[in-house]
Amino acid sequence: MGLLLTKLMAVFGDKGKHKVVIVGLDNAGKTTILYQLLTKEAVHTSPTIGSNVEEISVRNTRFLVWDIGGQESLRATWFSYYCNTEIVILVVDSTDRERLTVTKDELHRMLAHEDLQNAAVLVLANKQDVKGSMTVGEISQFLTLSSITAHTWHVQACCGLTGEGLPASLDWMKSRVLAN
Ligand code: G3D
Repeated sequence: MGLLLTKLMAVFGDKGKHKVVIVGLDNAGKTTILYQLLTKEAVHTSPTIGSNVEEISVRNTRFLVWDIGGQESLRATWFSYYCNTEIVILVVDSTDRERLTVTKDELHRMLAHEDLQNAAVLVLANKQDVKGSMTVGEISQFLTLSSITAHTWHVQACCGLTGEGLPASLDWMKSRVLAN
């Protein structure tokens, strides 16, 4: 269903709405963050089109946010959501040092895809409330973000449980789409 909708929207477009995809490994906090964005920092203005897409509105700027499953079996389908994407949000579990290599590989593979050539990247270093979690600096270094020159990117510390860091993320997203 999600794939069909993506294809239809790629064909017919969705005027005035900026397409965003949320990616990240399973358990990173994607769904928690999307829920926070819907209920706290933005007005939820329309019913969901499918179980994995929500519309959020930030002071007259509207985003259609696709929450893509992060399990290994689903990662191979991520590319089918890329068409017309303006912003990719990569959610990182800052406590999960072991799987950061997998995240790094997925990030760089994703950015090489032709449908994302114009997309900006927002890396959310989630679970900052957990003691001993990796800092934004450590995550940036590990993901080699400074090597990304073909895309505008930004890394933001956040906590999906409290919403801390998410208003700043929305401000950055808004500034990106308005800059285009
Ligand atoms: P996913 O959609 O990326 O798979 P979820 O991830 O949003 O389902 O979150 C996975 C687990 O991480 C959830 O815990 C959720 O409550 C927790 N989580 C999300 N964000 C944070 C955060 O900022 N801090 C902490 N401490 N936990 C967070 P459960 O126990 O429900 O599996």
